[in-house]
Amino acid sequence: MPADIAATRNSLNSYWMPFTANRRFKANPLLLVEAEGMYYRSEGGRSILDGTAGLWCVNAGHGRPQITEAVHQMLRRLDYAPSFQISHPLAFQLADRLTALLPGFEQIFFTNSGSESVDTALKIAIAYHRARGEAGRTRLIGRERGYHGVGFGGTSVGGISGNRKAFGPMLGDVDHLPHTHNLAANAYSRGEPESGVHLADELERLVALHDASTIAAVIVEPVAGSTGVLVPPKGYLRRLREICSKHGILLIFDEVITAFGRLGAMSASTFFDVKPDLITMAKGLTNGAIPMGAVAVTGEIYDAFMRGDESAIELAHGYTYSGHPVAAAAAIAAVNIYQDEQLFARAAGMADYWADALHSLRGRRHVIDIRNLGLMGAIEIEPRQGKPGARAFDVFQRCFDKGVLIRVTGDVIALSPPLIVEKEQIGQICEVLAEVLASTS
Ligand code: PXG
Repeated sequence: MPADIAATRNSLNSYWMPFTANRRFKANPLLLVEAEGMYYRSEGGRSILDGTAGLWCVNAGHGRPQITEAVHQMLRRLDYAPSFQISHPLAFQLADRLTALLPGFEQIFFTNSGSESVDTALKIAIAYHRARGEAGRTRLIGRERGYHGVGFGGTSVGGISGNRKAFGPMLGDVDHLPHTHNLAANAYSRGEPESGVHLADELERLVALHDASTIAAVIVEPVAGSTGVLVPPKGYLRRLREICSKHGILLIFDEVITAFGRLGAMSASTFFDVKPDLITMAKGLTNGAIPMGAVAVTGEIYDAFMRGDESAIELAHGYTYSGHPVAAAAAIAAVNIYQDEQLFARAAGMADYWADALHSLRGRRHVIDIRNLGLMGAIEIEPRQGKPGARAFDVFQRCFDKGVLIRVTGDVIALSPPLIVEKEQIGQICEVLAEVLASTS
């Protein structure tokens, strides 16, 4: 065992790990030490097929030399440039590249993560209404089972009780739409489920309750990722769009997972042909290589701020590392790869094969639902009596032992391979899952 890995094994105590059962992990650590293409290498030297693109972010596969080279060169040329009142060329170039990929969006605000993108979008939404003279529109509407990162804004509009309950009252002016998950009506839907468009009408109920003049924005993940790949019912997003437009409410798509090809298109907005007013992104933006997030807004939103005194700061918001040169270099290289290799179209072309492979697991032990869209997938399994999540965690551990990385959330197995995945690798993921499900109690 190399000395650095041995040293890590001997000192697991200082690192407080995020969203992890620290004591369980430290009793049985899983350490990855290298990655290339579709595979990780574990500390024991085993090859692990990446069924999750890291955490939904390594869309072009691991270790892409173009990104490494771009980062390397940028670090040597310009390690950092201040982001307030001064900038550097790559931030502008990247913003141009992104708006070209997102028809109808004209400006990009840079952040460092999905959580920051979400809080940025929520703040822009509230400030936009104020800039237009509707300062009363401060309420934010999220959705049950939504995940929007871990800032106070994102946690407040998020709909996961376990993520909220320890942290006090959150933002005050928040309400939630019902989630769209309905096993009784929609189990084993291929792609978008048939039933549930009426759940978007719940927004009318919230508007009637609070009055539109108090509501700034609705934020949803087009496909809820973290809570188990909840695919929106047919027509649902379009209906939400219509109701938002009718009442002057901004619609935010949180595309931290769905942007950059996960559904076989640049964005879920393109995929569903429903245009929100703001789009949050992160993850695939740099192929996971360097932290970076972004918020795309329409020209109408930007223009609402560009009035009055030209020497005044229009939006009192931003980060030391907004548009960081090294992150921007990584993002431009990632976007080049996505375009040169046509990876979004590749994902679209693989989506049917992916759906067939996943749905072939129907009828296996414990399985109660299978969901898919683009190159996202989920297998929901029956929880063990009184022990939610325990069976799925066992499945995760056993898949890892058999050389396949999956992700589990509650009793849902979530899958999101890099967009470069080959058919044989999809086959391997499903074979290992079938074996593991059969042998797990
Ligand atoms: N919005 C959405 C829709 C996300 O999926 C965030 C915001 C926050 O991004 P940051 O970069 O601040 O973590 C996310 C993050 C999982 C998993 O396995 C999902 C995320 C992060 C970690 C794990 O479901 N999504």
